[in-house]
Amino acid sequence: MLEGLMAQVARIVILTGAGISAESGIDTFRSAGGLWEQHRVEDVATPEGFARNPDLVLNFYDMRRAALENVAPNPAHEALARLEREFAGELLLVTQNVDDLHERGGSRQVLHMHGELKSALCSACEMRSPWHATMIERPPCPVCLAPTLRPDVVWFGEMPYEMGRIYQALETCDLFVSIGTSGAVYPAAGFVQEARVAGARTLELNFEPSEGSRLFHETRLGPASMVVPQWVDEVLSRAAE
Ligand code: BJW
Repeated sequence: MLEGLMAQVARIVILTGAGISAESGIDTFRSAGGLWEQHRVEDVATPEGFARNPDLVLNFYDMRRAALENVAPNPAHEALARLEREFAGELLLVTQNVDDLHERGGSRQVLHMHGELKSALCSACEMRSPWHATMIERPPCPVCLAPTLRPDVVWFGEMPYEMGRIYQALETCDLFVSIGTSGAVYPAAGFVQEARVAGARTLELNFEPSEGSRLFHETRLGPASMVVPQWVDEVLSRAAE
């Protein structure tokens, strides 16, 4: 359905979710056996949960940060990095993921709207600093020295990062592509409607249809490591015609 349009595509916004990193060995949230079956979301992904039991939350994120050392980007991450290098138009890659697999796959410009595991946020001075160690021991903030660091991730009830830039790009894009996200969490789940209002074509790439699948002009089903490289090949070959 996107066929006749691809050659004219000049501005693409891509949204990725946990599904793009699943084949690298990172658990998704809502799939069978996913993170929300192992932990209560209210306990580990809300400011209230952190206030109730900071050790539990710091440990949850310390473990996930450490686990990043044992995973590697897959062909889907690498294909999006190739698209960034070779696509002549404008591309904005927005990820809900807190892992660093897009960067390790070669992408240079990535908006982490839900924050990053390898970043710390100081609850006292609000500085964000690169962070690779654990936080359970309450290390001092590198800026204000208070022992008030938390994972620099966006929990329920908090405002995601870079919303102004994302909405601006959605308002002017020709094509919006959603990859490996369940469409269960807002505001990201609403991006497809924003893009449609702006007149963009919309494409979903997912293992199974997401909650908002009917909102997309086209859905292609399959593992990200297959469908993403295929789609990138298509975009780049049409652009070269
Ligand atoms: C594959 C695959 C393979 C598997 N290949 N695919 C009522 C109505 C509407 C909204 C609300 C409401 N009540 C409250 C809200 C707002 C709330 C919200 O959305 N709640 C919902 C539960 C309803 N949202 C918020 O609070 C957000 N803030 C906010 O709204 O601020 C106000 C605001 C106002 C106006 C503008 C802007 C903002 C904050 C949300 C924060 C979410 N945080 C988390 C944790 C981050 C840190 C961490 O990682 O621990 O973000 S929750 C979790 O869900 C994480 C993810 O980024 C996010 C989305 O999950 P994702 O990526 O979609 O993963 P899954 O597991 O759900 O899906 C995996 C997908 O992969 C599936 O589709 C599979 O099929 C697929 N897949 N293998 C391809 N091999």
